[in-house]
Amino acid sequence: MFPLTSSYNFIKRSVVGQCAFQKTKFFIQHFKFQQSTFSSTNRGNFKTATSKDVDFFLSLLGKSRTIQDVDELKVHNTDWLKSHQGKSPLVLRPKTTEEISEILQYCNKEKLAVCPQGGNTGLVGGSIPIYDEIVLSMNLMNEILHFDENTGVLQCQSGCILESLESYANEKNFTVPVDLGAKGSCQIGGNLSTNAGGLRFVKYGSLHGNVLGLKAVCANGEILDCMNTMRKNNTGYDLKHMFIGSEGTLGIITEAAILCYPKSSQTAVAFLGCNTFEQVLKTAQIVRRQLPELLSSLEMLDNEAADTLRDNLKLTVPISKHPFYVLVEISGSDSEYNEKKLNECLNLLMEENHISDGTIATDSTRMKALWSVRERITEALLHEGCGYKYDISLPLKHFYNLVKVMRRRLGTKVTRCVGYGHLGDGNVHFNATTKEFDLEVLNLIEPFIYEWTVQRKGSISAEHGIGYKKTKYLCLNQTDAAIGLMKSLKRLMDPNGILNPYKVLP
Ligand code: FAD
Ligand code: 2HG
Ligand code: ZN
Repeated sequence: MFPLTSSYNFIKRSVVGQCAFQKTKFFIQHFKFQQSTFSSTNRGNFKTATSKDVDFFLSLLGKSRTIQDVDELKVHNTDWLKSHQGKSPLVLRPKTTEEISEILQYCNKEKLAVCPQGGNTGLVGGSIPIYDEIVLSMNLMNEILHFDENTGVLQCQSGCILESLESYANEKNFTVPVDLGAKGSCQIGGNLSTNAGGLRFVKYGSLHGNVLGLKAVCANGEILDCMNTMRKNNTGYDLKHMFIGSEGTLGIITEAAILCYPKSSQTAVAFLGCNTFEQVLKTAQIVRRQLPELLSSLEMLDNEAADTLRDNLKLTVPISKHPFYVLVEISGSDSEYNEKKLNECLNLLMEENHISDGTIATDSTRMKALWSVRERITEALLHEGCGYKYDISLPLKHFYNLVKVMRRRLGTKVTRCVGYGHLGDGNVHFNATTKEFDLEVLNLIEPFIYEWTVQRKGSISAEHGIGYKKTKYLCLNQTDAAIGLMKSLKRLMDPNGILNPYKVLP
């Protein structure tokens, strides 16, 4: 039996790495711009903001919430990956739904384009202006409005940082149903607008299921109050879903009611080594079957991802070197039961030779250390220079073939080809890197990777969205009729096209 009372390495004790856990707020400064990885578009027929327009916003928000300072603007004009820099001359920082309503009413009348921005951690260029769109920053919309301890329904403004909501919910012995590596910076409004997946999807499912209601402001300034705190509410079309995952193109989400779940008191993380991807699949299958009521995360990374962590962040995996690593998190209320179930599962995996090394942690410091190996890969990749980032859903049998195929195709033209992701959800993150941007590499990857994915009935965007980067490939996953209807809805809800232009729709 493996004692679960503290961290414990089983099978073959190996060098435990320096898993220095770092707060999830990112301050990374040394990347090159890779403008050419973005699709090209022409500026829409929008007005350029004049001093009269600025005066209007100054009168509404005051000087401190109407940003024109060059250095501050730069932060809001640049995406997290440092892959694009917009030219917005103005960032507005409203505090209330009513202020947003006034802003949009004005912008719609004046035909001024607007780019909604949450924590600006998006990875597909959705959150930054492409030209000179006015940035509508949600940073100051960060109030928690209500928490119902009977139902776990948390109502808040959309600019609340995800990690703050989690801490708040934890104080009440609840947990928020979404978690991701960017939790220290991303906002719940950004999570909803991208329909973020993340690390708990395998347990709690999509935000479409966990958001009970929301408030949004439409392009013409009208406030659409779809707030609801009931679990069951079948009263006509469920309009909140129009705003979840539409990446700020149909309205600005200003408030939301999120269903939180009672927090499990006992959690354990197992970090396992596999020699083949077939073993990874078998491990996933057995873990799902053996721990159905306990499983809260099922993630994987390959050795190339581990090498990137080691080389760029000095973060090493806590077990001996393997081609693949699987991270399993279980959560429950009874540590003895957890221990028994996890031990049975790991014994079976070992007996059947699906895993050949592993470590378990139950204390929070070591669990965080194990988690940082998975969560910090994106950050580690940034140090490589130029990244080519793909967020693909695939049937599990094809999950890692994508990485193998791309590795063969790209050969020595790239520095790294890395595969990791949400094994439990069939969502692989394939990343390639070069020192400088290389158009030949990009052309070798796209459209090939998307066509390959679609031929296997996968999705070209599992969780990050379409943003600005993938608009021309939307047609690979959606029919002409579906895109036609999306465009009709966009015209109906935003006839002047002022909300996040150049994003989502081709
Ligand atoms: P932003 O990046 O600011 O905006 C994202 C989109 O939403 C933009 O189109 C923006 O216009 C729109 N938007 C933002 N706020 C609003 C609003 N209130 N109303 C209307 N539109 C709005 N994503 C995942 O799905 N799963 C992961 O596991 C994951 N891990 C990540 C790890 C790291 C290290 C990083 C950097 C990113 C990760 N992401 C992940 C991507 C990103 O964090 C998510 O997409 C997140 O949901 C974005 O939230 P945000 O507040 O930063 O939104
Ligand atoms: C993750 O799961 C994120 O870590 C980011 O979705 C993925 O950087 C990526 O490719
Ligand atoms: Zn992810």
